[in-house]
Amino acid sequence: WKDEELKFLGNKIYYYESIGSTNEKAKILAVNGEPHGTLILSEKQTMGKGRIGRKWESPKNEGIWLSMILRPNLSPEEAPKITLVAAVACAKATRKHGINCAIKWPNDILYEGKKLAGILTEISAEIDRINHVIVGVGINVNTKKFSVELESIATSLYLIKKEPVDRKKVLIDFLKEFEYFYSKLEKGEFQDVLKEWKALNCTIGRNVKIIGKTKEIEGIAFDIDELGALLIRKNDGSVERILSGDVSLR
Ligand code: BTX
Repeated sequence: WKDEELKFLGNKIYYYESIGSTNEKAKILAVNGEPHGTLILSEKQTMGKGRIGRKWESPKNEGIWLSMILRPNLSPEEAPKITLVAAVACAKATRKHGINCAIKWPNDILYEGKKLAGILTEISAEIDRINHVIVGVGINVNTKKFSVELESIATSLYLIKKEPVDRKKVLIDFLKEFEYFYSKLEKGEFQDVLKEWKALNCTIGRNVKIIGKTKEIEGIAFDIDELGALLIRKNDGSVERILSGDVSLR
């Protein structure tokens, strides 16, 4: 179904009825030399992954479970910018379908506080160069009912719009938006991505608590910097720069 307007995404597509995790498959394919823009799509994931060992529920035919193999010309410390590109693309694509969603730093797409989509970026890099980046995207499209654990924290396009949504359309919209904002990143116009991200986000200006691997930080999220790190002003006035972690909005 490769859309004619797409330049590099989907030049090669691996499609599965069922798979463990599209990100895991993408990693193997990337190591085997599959090119920039290769897509891995599955109707269902039996071991869909979230961050830090968490699970991502990926029921059959209900969502978009997708990974992209990217070989960006960026330094390793710039790689997190790609997560912001994916978040903007995901928010823009779902908004096209009438969903007033927002981005929660760094990788959640929320609708009325519930998770509509998630992004898992995995980077393989040497000290001075990136080998490849896998961007995994899960969008809940036609899920009618979530498991008991997710019911209060997850939502889908179907549950919001109260009608089935064409997954292919959402997928193509996402891929087009991703290419558009990724090209900005390649051209050194990341400021435009940041501007969009800021217009769509629901984290800046909020009191937040960051649960990191080793410590917790509380304060006001007042901005993101040019690499996409979240800047927090703590109660004592000092500023912390956060590159990864879980944010709870207060
Ligand atoms: P995350 O760690 O931010 O979110 C994971 C958490 O989200 C889970 O612990 C659970 O509470 C909740 N959750 C699980 N499944 C769903 C769901 N379907 N909808 C809403 N909330 C859910 C977010 O990680 C990154 C997810 C990336 C998923 C894609 S799918 C294609 C690719 N392959 C793969 O294995 N993962 C990525």
